[in-house]
Amino acid sequence: MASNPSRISLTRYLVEQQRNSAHGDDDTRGLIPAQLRLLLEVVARACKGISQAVNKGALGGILGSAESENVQGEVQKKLDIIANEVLIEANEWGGNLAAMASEEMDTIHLIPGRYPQGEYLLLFDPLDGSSNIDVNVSIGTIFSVLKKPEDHPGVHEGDFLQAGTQQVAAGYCLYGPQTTLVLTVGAGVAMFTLDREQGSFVLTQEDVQIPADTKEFAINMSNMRHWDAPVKRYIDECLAGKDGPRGKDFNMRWIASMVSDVHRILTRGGIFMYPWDKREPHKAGKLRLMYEANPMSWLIEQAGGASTDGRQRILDIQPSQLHQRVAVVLGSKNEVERVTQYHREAQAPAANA
Ligand code: P6P
Repeated sequence: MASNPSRISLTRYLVEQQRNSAHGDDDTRGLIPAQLRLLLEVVARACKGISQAVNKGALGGILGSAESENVQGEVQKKLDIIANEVLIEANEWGGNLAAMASEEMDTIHLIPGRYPQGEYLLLFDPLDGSSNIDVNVSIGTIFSVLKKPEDHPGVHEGDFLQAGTQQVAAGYCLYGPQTTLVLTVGAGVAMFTLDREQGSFVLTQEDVQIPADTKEFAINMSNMRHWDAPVKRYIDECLAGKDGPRGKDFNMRWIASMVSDVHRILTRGGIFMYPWDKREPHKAGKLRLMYEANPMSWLIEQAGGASTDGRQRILDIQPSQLHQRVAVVLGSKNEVERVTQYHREAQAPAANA
């Protein structure tokens, strides 16, 4: 069948990103090397495999718990482990990577000596939102790509501890009514929908833009009594609706799957919050910086949104541990800035002190 010129495949999109500099030869924003293009195509193929497994559900005998725990101390689902293995096996032989890191693995996974070593580091949450697997609610894979530092041979965990601004690619694959791959290489955000008949991802949206304002917030309200004052202030004002200080009514969504909530925000705006709370005060937050907050924050910023931990830009955070957690406030720029301002005001010394 003649290719439909309006149907741009992921491969063609990435080749065009690799070839064209949209802003003249001196601007390499979004220009990607062939090795990175090939890596992203492998990740996309792995996500297709995960999508097939997820779609089998009970028929695949792969629902339910794996009777094991991950480094986070969370009970692993069978599909968590399957998704992790799919990503490891797909990515270890291609020569694009020096190592991988996963929410499901305590330490980094080095590329076996029998395979060529590459210049990139791949980090992922293989199946985010896995508490939703058994109830047939959307889940997804989140991934982030860094360059391995070139100042020393070999690779160690410290090579992964780079701020989110150092990412060269980031994205997620959402396993919902459609299987949708969302990606940035630094030249905006593009969305690709899996054409199951062709078995390929087709470009369905590019230059995604998040509205600066919104009437929709996403937070787990059951934690309200544990929140810090600035978060409670913001949510109380949203709940007060048009009779309150915001002068408008708000809607709430909470899917308990970050990939799904972020996808909604990229699609129609909104604010997503998983703030620090008093339940485990020694933890900065619930979500992980390296393979959840950083890739999602870059996508959100590339789409014109903002992302902070309540006080600072998430992408500027210098990580100290591979699995460190962070508070997350991301989405429509003006709302994120309001929440961040409330945190600043709460920290400012009292005017008459
Ligand atoms: P809670 C899923 O486990 C996850 O890591 C994110 O995808 C999601 O936003 C959050 O945790 C849900 O947490 O406490 O509401 O179950």
